Amino acid sequence: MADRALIIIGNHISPFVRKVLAVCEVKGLPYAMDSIVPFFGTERFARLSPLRRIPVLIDGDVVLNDSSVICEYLEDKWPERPVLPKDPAARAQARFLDEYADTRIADVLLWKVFGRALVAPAIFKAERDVAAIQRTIAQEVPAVLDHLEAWAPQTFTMGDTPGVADFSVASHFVNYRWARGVLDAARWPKVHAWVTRVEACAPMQRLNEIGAKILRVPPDAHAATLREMGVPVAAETVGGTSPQRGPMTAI
Ligand SMILES: N[C@@H](CCC(=O)N[C@@H](CS)C(=O)NCC(=O)O)C(=O)O
Repeated sequence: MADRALIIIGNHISPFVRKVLAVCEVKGLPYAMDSIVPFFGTERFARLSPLRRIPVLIDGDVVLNDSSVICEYLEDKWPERPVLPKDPAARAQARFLDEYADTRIADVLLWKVFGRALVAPAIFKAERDVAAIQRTIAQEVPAVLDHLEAWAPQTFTMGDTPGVADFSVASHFVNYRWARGVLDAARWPKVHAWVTRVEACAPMQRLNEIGAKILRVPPDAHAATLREMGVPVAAETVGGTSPQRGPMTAI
């Protein structure tokens, strides 16, 4: 058990952040949220996160970036209630699924659908490019889902309990749905069953509920909304007020 609360700079709207939070919840690690919109991060945020991305984990003097790096740190430091399989082959496969979610699924479902549908208009005041979204859904999403249909586990990637790879993949489908994307259960039944199973587990259900609520309130009300929902909020924030593009901003 952690002897002090971890600080997570992030936002429940982000699938990468919900993955990290789910791991903290599974492991029973106390944390406080500095809920920011990454595009509004201050200069201090840029120093803590060189790519200006969330999540960032602060554990005392340790500052870490990237959701997968953070989850492996949590797994190494608090191995009880594991979130990665022990068997080397299964562990490597779980890591690849997580990587596939962070790169390809994120590129298609998050940046090209959710980003264009919700982030571009809300943050960058850009017009919603409906034609581009529809092109992605028709031309790119099916191949991603075909791969996942072949890889979908019977229950979870770890067997009876969900782990990092399950949280990582399933989280993206929540944002996809928020952007009105539909996962066709008849065409991809195994993916649909897997994602539904992961979403139904306690930490994910709650985290997605918080994300859905945060999505509906303006950034300056995020912290208050979290407090109302019983989420501990960090005393200091690295959140700013004007949009900035990071070196790898994908929309
Ligand atoms: N590979 C990174 C991706 C993190 C990421 O892209 N986070 C988004 C929020 S969902 C972000 O901070 N975007 C800001 C930007 O791209 O400028 C991870 O796994 O943590």
